[in-house]
Amino acid sequence: MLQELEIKSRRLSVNKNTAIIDWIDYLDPSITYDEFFSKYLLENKPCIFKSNITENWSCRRQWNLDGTPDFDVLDISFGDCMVPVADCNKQYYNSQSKNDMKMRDYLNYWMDFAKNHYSDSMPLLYLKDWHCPKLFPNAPMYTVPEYFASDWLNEYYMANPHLNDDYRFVYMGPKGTWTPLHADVFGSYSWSANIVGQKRWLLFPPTQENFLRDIHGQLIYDATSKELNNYAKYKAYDRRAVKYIDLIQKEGEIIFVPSGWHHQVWNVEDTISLNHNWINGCNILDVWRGLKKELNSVMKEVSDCKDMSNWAEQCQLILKSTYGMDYSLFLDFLIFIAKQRLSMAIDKEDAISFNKYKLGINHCIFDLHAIKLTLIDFINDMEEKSIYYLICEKQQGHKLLNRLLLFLQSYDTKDDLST
Ligand SMILES: O=C(O)CCC(=O)C(=O)O
Ligand SMILES: [Fe+2]
Repeated sequence: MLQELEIKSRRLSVNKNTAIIDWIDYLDPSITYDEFFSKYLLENKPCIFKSNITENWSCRRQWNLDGTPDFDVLDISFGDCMVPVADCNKQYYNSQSKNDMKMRDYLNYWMDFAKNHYSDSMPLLYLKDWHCPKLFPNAPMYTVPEYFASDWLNEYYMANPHLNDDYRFVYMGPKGTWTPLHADVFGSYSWSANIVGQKRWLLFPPTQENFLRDIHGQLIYDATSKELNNYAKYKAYDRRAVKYIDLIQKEGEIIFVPSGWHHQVWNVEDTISLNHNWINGCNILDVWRGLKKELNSVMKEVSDCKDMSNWAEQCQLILKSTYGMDYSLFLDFLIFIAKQRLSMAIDKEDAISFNKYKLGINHCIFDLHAIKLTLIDFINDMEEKSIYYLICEKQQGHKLLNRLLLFLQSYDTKDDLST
């Protein structure tokens, strides 16, 4: 039996609240989907769900042995798998240097490190960004809570297995492992659940990261570094003015990290967590603006080669390799979600997410409105940059926009008649 996700309002309000939030709400899973949608997703506000939200997850029973990782179970389930491992003591640009390793070797390192009382003389290795749910689709681990189920990014990748990607991850690492300051990929939301252990999070509301940039605009790698006091380099830093949230996330709790919030994270104990990055109708416009901004800076960066005949294509290639997304992928993504929603509204096909949820009609219309607004600006931008026909060889942009306008117009008329 599918559970319906429904909201009250069908329209996206374009003017977001810009007040700076420096506190976090603790939520009980009795909060309704609609309330979470309007108070946290639309307002782009962080929150923590209390631990009862994950109490029935099978990975909490299987991977957790009295509050510590069950190394035997992890070895039996995943020992032969190759996993991505970051070295927390080696900076690589503004991230950490990463290598693949056999899970069994990683678990042996971890047990050894713990036995040696987490000695500074040993490396500090963190298994992160591991696509475990994609690699083990039949292993029962967790069910995505309804609040995070309007997830276009994973809906797109799970329905297109040939793309062989997704944004569902497992992280695990010993006490002391950490993730440097960053905002999430594409300006997406993330949610992160602690299966074992505790994390410390520093969360910076959008704009506050500007206090943490050096004179060249480069973001500091470690937001707790003393380097920030070097005034010649960090002129914008003002210890008293910068607003942030410093919190401990306990075992079983899930944190919701909004779009564009920079954060830095430490495992304060041996910790295992599960996380998704996600995009939906509430943040798609921000995601689009992020992509546009990135292309603008690529174009500026390589403006000296503007006379090359395939300059625009080269800019897209650079965008794809540095940002992970280019305009064609973004268009394909929008078209996919729009088609799913149109077939739901017109042909009454259920729009299903994570095999458990289906969208209500207001939600479906809300999604289509958000795509319409995004597509209008996207097409304008492609036309301004004279790349519309490069990206939309078959006029896909205008064709979709016309379908959306026609469909939504009929809905808006129905709304007017019923009021
Ligand atoms: O847990 C971590 O180390 C990082 C998690 C993170 O950055 C996220 O969930 O967005
Ligand atoms: Fe993150």
